[in-house]
Amino acid sequence: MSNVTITEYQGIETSTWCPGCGDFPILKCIKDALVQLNIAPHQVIMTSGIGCGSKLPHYMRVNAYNSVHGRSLPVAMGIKLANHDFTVIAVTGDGDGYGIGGNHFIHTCRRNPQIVHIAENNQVYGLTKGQYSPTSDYGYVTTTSPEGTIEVAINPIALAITTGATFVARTSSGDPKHMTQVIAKAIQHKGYALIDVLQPCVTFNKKNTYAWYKERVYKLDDEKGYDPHDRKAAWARAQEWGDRIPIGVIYQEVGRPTYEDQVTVLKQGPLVKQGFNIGRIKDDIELLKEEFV
Ligand SMILES: Cc1ncc(C[n+]2csc(CCOP(=O)(O)OP(=O)(O)O)c2C)c(N)n1
Ligand SMILES: [Mg+2]
Repeated sequence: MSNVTITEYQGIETSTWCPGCGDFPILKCIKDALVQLNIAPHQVIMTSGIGCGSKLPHYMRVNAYNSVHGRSLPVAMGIKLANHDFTVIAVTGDGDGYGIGGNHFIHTCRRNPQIVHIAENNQVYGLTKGQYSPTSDYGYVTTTSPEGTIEVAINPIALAITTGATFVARTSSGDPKHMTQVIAKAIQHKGYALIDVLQPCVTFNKKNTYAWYKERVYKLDDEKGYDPHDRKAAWARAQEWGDRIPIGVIYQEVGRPTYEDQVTVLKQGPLVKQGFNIGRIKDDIELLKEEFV
């Protein structure tokens, strides 16, 4: 039985999102998943970068660090290393997480810290009024690509699998029930968990709409015999885009140690609880002086 209630997560700021924005269901589903798992706001910290999607933590009552553009994941990593007792949830947009923050994305996949990464993927730069993003489909017309973008879109699912992520999922703002289930699974996963959310931008992306996604998505849970622990099968599903788009847990590897599990000093508990070892620091300074001064 859960004691935590949704009202505990109720924020006080008024949202600047457009009516119908696909970010609203994401906000609701994150709260619902945390309540389902009986995780209280003081046990959670969220990070974000810059963009419409990155405003999400502003609209919840939760610990949060709104970083600069593209830096949601490294900040989340720092927080995890300082206090791995926290449930750490990093949110990014597609531009934020896969474009300017793309390098951090790749290396977080390799490192496997227990961080949930929710990528609000609307396939466009929403906040800056509709330029193409790293996930915009080839040929997508915007103010900065009047003849259609000539860049091939990033496939975040395939990229995450190939760079070592241990939990890779996709869900949709059009299916909040599904999204809550996926977020709850991601929070329970021991390791880095990517959730790419198909999140319509109702103002600037007139192509990838709720209807466009609805026509194409299908649930992996309904696919008989699909095993997300089978990397080859996951890789094949990761290639699907266009007419058929799979949603659900696409890949999961169980048992790989997290980054923080392997850092010796963290075995004694979270750094923030270990106190400040002044004596040792003094010794270190003396040793450095001996060596260099
Ligand atoms: C270093 C830097 N470069 C560029 C910008 C301008 N900028 C702000 S948000 C943004 C793109 C946001 O797109 P996305 O991450 O997809 O988020 P969305 O608004 O679509 O949710 C850009 C380019 C910035 N704030 N900082
Ligand atoms: Mg975007």
